Amino acid sequence: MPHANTHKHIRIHKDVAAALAKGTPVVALETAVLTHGLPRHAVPTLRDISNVWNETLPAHVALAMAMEHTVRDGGATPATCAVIDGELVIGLTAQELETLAAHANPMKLSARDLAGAMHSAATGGLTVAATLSACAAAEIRVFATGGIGGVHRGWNNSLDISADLAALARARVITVCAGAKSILDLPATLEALDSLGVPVIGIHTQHFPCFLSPPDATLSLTSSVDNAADIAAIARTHWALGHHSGVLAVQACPAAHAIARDEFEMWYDATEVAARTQSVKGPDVTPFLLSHLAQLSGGKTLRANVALLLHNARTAAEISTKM
Ligand code: PSU
Ligand code: MN
Repeated sequence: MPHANTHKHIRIHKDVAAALAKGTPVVALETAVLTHGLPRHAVPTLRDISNVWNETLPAHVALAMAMEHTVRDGGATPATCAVIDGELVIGLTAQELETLAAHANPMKLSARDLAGAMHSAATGGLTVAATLSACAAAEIRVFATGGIGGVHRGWNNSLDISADLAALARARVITVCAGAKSILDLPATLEALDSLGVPVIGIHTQHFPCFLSPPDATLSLTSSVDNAADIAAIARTHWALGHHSGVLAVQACPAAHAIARDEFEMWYDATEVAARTQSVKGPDVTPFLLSHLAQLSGGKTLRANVALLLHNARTAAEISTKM
């Protein structure tokens, strides 16, 4: 089978390729959060969120740069993934990151969209599902995101189940996240992960984290560790057993920024009504809900989202150094 970097439309950054060849730590990062998850303007209230946050930059660029910075500080090489002019780039340069961030109308690319987008010279950000495809192509084993997609509320009326779940079931990658986005049906999402055979391991939590809100005490996990390094050991065992699925490592949003569940639900209800009134559908649902929530909450959901993203990048770097 030809290796990924021999495909004419796949390019691995030389630093990422060198790290992979030497077997030093690499952490993959997604870009749908940049193109479709965060505001494209500077957000001064995020000034104090982290010492690696550049407040003068638009929030989506500041986030991508802060994620990479955090991964490097943790001793790993970041590989931010996107499709630029039809090329699947694994490890964007600073210039490519700028190009993607400044693009007037970038696509939101899931796993199913990749080949078509590469064929038509498109540019877009990669969802969790598509980033897992990139990880598989380059044999990257650790990936950090915010909250994965999952089973949407009202799935019995409209079968909206994120392709992230199927992707987690077929790539040998550890995905570090704060559970699934709380805009979803979380019990159904956890059941789906169970059906797909994806181990869900809590780090410092016995319960499934609710993205921006504290973990849900009604959603127990069967496995939990209190040391990030243990995740690497569990994944090695999982793969030694011959399993081809990923491992989902979940940790709570940092407490200082987490949003009480009842407060979140209040904003969610209003957001859901707006989405229904405006007939938002398919891949547009998640970006619509996230931006509407940020508006309604006066930026509180955005702050929690950024805090947990950086927290996950830090943990992913730590895990990657133990692989
Ligand atoms: N996590 C965040 N913000 C985001 C996303 C995740 O904190 O914007 C993105 C991820 O790229 C994820 C996608 O894969 O939302 C899920 O979209 P959908 O529900 O349409 O599959
Ligand atoms: Mn969807």
